[in-house]
Amino acid sequence: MNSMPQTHYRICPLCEACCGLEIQTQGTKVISIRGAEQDVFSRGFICPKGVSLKDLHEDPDRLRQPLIKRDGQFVEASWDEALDEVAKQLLPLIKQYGPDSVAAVIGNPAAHKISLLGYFPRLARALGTGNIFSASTLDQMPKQLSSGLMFGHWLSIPVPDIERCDWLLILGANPMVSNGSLWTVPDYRGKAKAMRARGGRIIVVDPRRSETAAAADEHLQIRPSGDVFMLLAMVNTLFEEGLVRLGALAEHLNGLDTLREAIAAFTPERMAAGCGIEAATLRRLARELAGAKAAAVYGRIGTCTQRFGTLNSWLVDVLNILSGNLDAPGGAMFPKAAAFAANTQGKPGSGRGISTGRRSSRVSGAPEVFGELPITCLAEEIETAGAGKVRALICLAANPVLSTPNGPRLASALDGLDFMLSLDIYLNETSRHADVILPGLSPLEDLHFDIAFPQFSFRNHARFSGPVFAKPAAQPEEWETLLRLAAMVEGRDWRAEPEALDAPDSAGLRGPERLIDLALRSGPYGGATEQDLTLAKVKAAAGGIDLGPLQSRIPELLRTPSGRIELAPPALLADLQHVEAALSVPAPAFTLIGRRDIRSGNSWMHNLPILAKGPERCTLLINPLDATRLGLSDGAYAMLSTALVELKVRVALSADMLAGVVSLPHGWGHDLPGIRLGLAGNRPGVNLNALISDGDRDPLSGNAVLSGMPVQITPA
Ligand SMILES: Nc1nc2c(c(=O)[nH]1)N[C@H]1C(S)=C(S)[C@@H](COP(=O)(O)OP(=O)(O)OC[C@H]3O[C@@H](n4cnc5c(=O)[nH]c(N)nc54)[C@H](O)[C@@H]3O)O[C@H]1N2
Ligand SMILES: Nc1nc2c(c(=O)[nH]1)N[C@H]1C(S)=C(S)[C@@H](COP(=O)(O)OP(=O)(O)OC[C@H]3O[C@@H](n4cnc5c(=O)[nH]c(N)nc54)[C@H](O)[C@@H]3O)O[C@H]1N2
Ligand code: SF4
Ligand SMILES: [Mo]
Repeated sequence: MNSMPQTHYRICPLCEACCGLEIQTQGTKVISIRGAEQDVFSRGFICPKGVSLKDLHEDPDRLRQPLIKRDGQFVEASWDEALDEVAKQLLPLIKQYGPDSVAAVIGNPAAHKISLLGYFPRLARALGTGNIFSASTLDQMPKQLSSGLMFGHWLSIPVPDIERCDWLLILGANPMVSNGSLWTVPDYRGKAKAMRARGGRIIVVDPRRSETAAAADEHLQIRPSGDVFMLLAMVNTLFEEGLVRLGALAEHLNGLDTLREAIAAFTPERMAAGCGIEAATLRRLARELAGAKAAAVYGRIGTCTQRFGTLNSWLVDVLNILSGNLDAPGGAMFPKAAAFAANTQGKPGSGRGISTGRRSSRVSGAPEVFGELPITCLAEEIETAGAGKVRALICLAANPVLSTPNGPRLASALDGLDFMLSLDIYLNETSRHADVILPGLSPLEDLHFDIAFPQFSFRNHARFSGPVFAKPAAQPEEWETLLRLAAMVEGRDWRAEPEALDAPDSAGLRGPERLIDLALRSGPYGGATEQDLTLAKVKAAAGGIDLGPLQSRIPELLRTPSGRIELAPPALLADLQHVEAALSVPAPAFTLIGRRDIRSGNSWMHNLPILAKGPERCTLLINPLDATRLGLSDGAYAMLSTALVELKVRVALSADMLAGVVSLPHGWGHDLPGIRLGLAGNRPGVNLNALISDGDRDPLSGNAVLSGMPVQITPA
């Protein structure tokens, strides 16, 4: 430890905020991690998870060596041995049963890693399977579908221009804790505070008085799954009270009259009971939205993981459009990413648009959406005999046993596979089912460039960070592993030198760096002049390059066949027919919703000391009046049950909960045999997804319903 301390700049890969971090190291040790003040985008912001990168790097349970299962026990293996084992087990299955016999699941961390997001498509293409599943159908697929139908591409999603906004309506999101989603906005708290200080107003719609709601001007405690009624009522009010102001968008819209007609019956007075918000309030909100100088409506996961997730996602943008705030400064605007954005490629202003249902899942007939099938169909595809049965699974940075509804069913289905490969950094609830586990690198050994999140950022920027530490010599980068697997499946020589699988370009760049340089040069800020972006320029700029505030992009951004915004896509109007029936469904005695915690990240960060310390986090929040009625006191145990299972959970009383609604976080349940998560096992929590049915989906997007299910509660 006699080397000099060094300072590194590293973009955090742990959530969508993409903060720039300053990491001090000495030799092979991390000395400190703080927010990088010089980062042009995050300007010094950091959360406790960013600091936990040190714990993640040092975690003795993090895998550094491939594992092969021999007689039910995992043993360490060399990379060549492990890949040989994959070839030995996987290739004969593909040969005998065809491409669809292999399924692939790609999980959340892949969205944050160019090594995975940039190279998984190569493996998927090599496999040629129709059985591709991902966390997208547990998350944002409804928003991608509504955006695709309206604007012509799955990733053309508008975000609030918070620095110029003065009225912001947030539904089903808690950016104070999640740090934003489909809205890359580091330091939401600071930006919201600044917005309110300049006279802006923030309204939060959530069944729980969330951290974001508590820091807002107004909180509307909506009934779970009531958003579709609320949003319809607001759209109805804009039409009925003559508040529609289209502004510059007027000439770029299709379907205004069709929409008006379709929405005519959904008056606030009829919708109020469905959402638990008074008609007068719904009308007032619509008027406020229409009257604000610069306003934005933003809905996130709470609005997506519902039966009407796609309708919700659509109606949010309908409100932005009808109030003249879509694509306008201070409203909901479209970022222009420096690289990789489909809406900056091809002919500006029109395109092929999107379609769904190019194929269907074998068992339930669920339509394909954006190249994948609903992940809630995975278990039945493995279990159900017949041609096309899934016999092998490649699981890439995903932990579906904890993250997918009816996780226990999926866990037993995984045991029925002929072969399973996990690319993961832990031996956990899902990878324990694998025959081979191939580990990824520590984030501190990996370079970073975001493909996805600049497309949803509150401000345009280009940033890159190199590895903080050299990777272990024997361990490949994950993109190399993916290329090897692709070569293997294609019958090419996967043992070839990496250079043979991915040749350097004329500048000597390989792998992700080659992709990034090409994407920057051919992107909207690239070109042939001195000022134009290249990877070298982005690398040379300490803290990245600021590309300015969001700019209006319509009609250039549109990729619909009509070259217009489609306000009334037929598939969405058809689904409106089902809203009426949902209105008369009575509320159950107790409804279950989810929650996120600042010191947690989905299912895999509970083994890191800095995040694991402090109070128990996997608790059932319940309104004190409900608790009294049930005879439950703070800290007591309750039995929480659905038709699937009964779980014993610790209760925490919280006046923040709407009466009749209880909340339990997801990603817990680390008490399964065969996992290697020493610290997480001390306080395992329970698996929320054991309670949730895998049979409930938004039929349009295939997204799972994760919120709003009836539960029974009794004292334990
Ligand atoms: N009930 C309920 N369920 C939910 C949600 C909810 O709100 N409620 N939220 C859903 C949402 S939004 C999401 S995105 C999903 C997330 O669910 P998943 O996509 O399953 O993702 P994680 O739970 O984050 O698990 C990530 C896995 O990747 C591994 N990993 C981490 N880093 C790396 C790496 O660099 N390389 C590799 N190869 N592996 C790595 C981890 O060890 C872990 O096994 O959960 C969903 N599930
Ligand atoms: N600390 C932390 N940060 C994370 C994650 C994490 O696990 N922990 N996960 C990351 C991932 S993968 C994602 S996708 C993002 C998600 O980021 P967000 O979308 O901000 O997600 P949540 O924090 O779960 O906030 C969802 C809110 O919706 C509310 N809600 C539940 N049901 C309903 C409903 O029916 N209607 C309405 N209006 N609201 C409802 C919940 O009470 C909750 O407050 O967070 C990311 N960031
Ligand atoms: S907010 Fe997200 S990106 Fe920023 S430090 Fe925390 S986990 Fe990392
Ligand atoms: Mo997510």
